[in-house]
Amino acid sequence: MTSNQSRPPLGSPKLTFSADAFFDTQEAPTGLEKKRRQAQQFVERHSSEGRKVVLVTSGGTTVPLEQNVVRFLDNFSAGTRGATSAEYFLAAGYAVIFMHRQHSLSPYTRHYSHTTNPFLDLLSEPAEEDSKDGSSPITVLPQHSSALKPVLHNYHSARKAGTLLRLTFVTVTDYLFMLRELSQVMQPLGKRGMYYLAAAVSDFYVPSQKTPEHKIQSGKGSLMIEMDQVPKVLKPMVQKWAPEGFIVSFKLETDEDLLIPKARNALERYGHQVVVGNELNRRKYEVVFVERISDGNFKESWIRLDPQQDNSVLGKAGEKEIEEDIVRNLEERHEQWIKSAQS
Ligand code: 9Z3
Repeated sequence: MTSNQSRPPLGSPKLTFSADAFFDTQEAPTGLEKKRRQAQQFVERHSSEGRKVVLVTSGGTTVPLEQNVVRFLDNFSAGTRGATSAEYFLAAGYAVIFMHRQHSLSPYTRHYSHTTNPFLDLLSEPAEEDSKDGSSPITVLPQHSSALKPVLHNYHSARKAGTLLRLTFVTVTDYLFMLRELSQVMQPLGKRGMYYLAAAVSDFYVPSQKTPEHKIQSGKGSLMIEMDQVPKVLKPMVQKWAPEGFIVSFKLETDEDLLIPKARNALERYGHQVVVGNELNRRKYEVVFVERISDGNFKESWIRLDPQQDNSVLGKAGEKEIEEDIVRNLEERHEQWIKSAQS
């Protein structure tokens, strides 16, 4: 690890934290090399079989406050957007690298989340006299079978085809290192690679050099924490890591008036293809696609579902999920992007 001399001086009026300085001063997560190899094999295989590959990031990133972590800050996200979208990408024929926060929702199993739909509630025990030797099967209650069948079928299909690779992160540092590594692994896909950045990424972190080793002790009054800004990695991603890729970032706001200006600003600054904007409380039935048409000119297109629909139960059978429309829309845009390479 090197010292953080390359950081811009604190207190400079326009503070920018470069991605290079971040990667030079923070330690790569253990197991990164193994994940890179897994991703490389996955990409090579699916690319040779003619599949498009999408990297879906999902779930919130943490910022540890201690090296032996007892406390950490977290970003809001259950991983619903990412896990649901991954299912629709798989259904559309993509191979999916699902880079997600450990223990957040995953494709297919999300339908049986322990809080909303515990899987033990679906099962019936064999009668006691039938199960003396333990060989009688546990069965799915008939009222749950029809909802379970398509989920199980799609889960098995993805497993059989080997089209889903799940890789986990926990901290924002893990996330950034993995994003760089996986984008570079996907670079040979050129325009056939899509990057769907739905994870909720912290804007601030505590550099490891400033993180205390042991649990912060109370008794000294209030706790002051100084955090550095997380580097904006979309810029190196667009310019260096995946220059031909189709890059979709998400913008989350709680003040709806900020959504479109911030999305436009991101497109202007980083030069990627699309920002999907969502307001926290309406994210399950309303999103906006923002794209840059020309210098200073942008186009917005909204997708809206009926807000009366009960979206409170994740993936409830038969209910329309907004991710279906998001993925269909992006798949079309991605096809156009690929064609634009050929013309
Ligand atoms: C999103 O905006 C996601 O759609 C949600 C999904 C986190 C709202 P859930 O997992 O929630 O379905 O519960 N993700 C991106 C959030 C983010 O960190 N964006 C950064 C920003 O807004 C830019 S990359 O500044």
